[in-house]
Amino acid sequence: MAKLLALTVLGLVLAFLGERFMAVRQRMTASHQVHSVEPPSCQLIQGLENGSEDIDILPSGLAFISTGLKYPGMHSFAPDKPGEIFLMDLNEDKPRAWALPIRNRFDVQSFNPHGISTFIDKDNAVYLYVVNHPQKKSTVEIFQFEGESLFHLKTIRHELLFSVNDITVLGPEQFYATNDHYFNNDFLRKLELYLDLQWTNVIYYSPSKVKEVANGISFANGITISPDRKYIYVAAVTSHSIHVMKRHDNWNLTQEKVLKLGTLVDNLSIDPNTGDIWAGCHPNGKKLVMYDPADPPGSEVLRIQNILSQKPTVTTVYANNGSVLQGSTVAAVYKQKMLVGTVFHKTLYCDL
Ligand SMILES: *[C@@H]1O[C@H](CO)[C@@H](O)[C@H](O)[C@H]1NC(C)=O
Ligand SMILES: *[C@@H]1O[C@H](CO)[C@@H](O)[C@H](O)[C@H]1NC(C)=O
Ligand SMILES: *[C@@H]1O[C@H](CO)[C@@H](O)[C@H](O)[C@H]1NC(C)=O
Ligand SMILES: CC(=O)N[C@H]1CO[C@H](CO)[C@@H](O)[C@@H]1O
Repeated sequence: MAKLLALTVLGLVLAFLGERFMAVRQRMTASHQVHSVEPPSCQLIQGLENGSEDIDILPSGLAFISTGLKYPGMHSFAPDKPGEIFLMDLNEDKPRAWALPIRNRFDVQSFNPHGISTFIDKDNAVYLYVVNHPQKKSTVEIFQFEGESLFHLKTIRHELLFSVNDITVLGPEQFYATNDHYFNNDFLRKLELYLDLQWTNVIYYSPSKVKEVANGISFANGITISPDRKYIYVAAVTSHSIHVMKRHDNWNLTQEKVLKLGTLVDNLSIDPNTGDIWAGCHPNGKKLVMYDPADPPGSEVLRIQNILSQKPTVTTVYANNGSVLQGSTVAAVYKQKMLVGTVFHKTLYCDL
């Protein structure tokens, strides 16, 4: 009897795993035809050709760009080169990109920058918060931007910040961050992804309180806050959607809605003037994960207007089959211009 029960349970577990596996395989490798969409004029940015993972633009038009991410399972053209933060001034006619020097005894050799977020304090000092993965760990580095360089102020580590992907800064040393995995062990991380356990979360961090404020997300990735600071948007890569969460006074979040987009949504940015969400997406996940230069992954940028309404408007602003731009992760706008970043490929600048 016990044996029969054990067999039945085993059978059920296997059936469950098999079903999950097939469903997730389908979701991860989901792909659709990429019909080319191109804004009036686009150019590639010189010097940024080995990734431009995340982009954050200040109201003044200065754009910070993290480059050189080494992420398990992702291709890199320059695996031995440390990551860097680049700057562009989008007020220039033909903006250049250059690497920002880092000062104050920061270990630049192990710098592996991921999500970034800027913060301007009441005295107009500019801070850059950077998710970093030195030796595969997760830290949040705080830099002050001054005199065309980054002055390292502080490293934040916390047991709840264990697999951080992206952050959005709320105040001095105060931010929301996404964890994109539940496990730390390489094998369990893969299993978790393939079974789509949807165990990833959002953490609220401040010096006096750190807590989980949302969970049950499948591969929580980009995170950003609405201009009125009432809503938080989280990209869920494997479920092809954006979670819209309401922010409460105690910084807790409650889910308002989930918008399905039918493409692997990666990093998000907000147009501060309109509140529109811009999403860098992967039209074919399989080509991204199994990189083949002869058949590269494409790129796709979506603009989402009125996300809180019954019928948000979703527009494809840019789409390319990989012949120009591969594996777009993020798009950020400034005055009718758009910068599009990628996991490991080039960086595109377009007039809209
Ligand atoms: C990108 O990586 C390639 C291969 O390592 C290297 O030759 C090239 O100089 C890099 N480009 C930049 C702009 O760092
Ligand atoms: C906020 O979240 C915390 C931790 O998740 C929980 O203990 C608390 O009950 C929540 N508060 C409210 C008002 O929802
Ligand atoms: C991608 O598009 C370009 C130009 O539209 C075309 O020449 C090329 O054959 C396409 N490549 C693939 C792999 O579809
Ligand atoms: C900051 C951020 O969300 N980065 C993500 C952008 O996309 C790449 C590719 O999937 C992810 O690896 C990053 O985590």
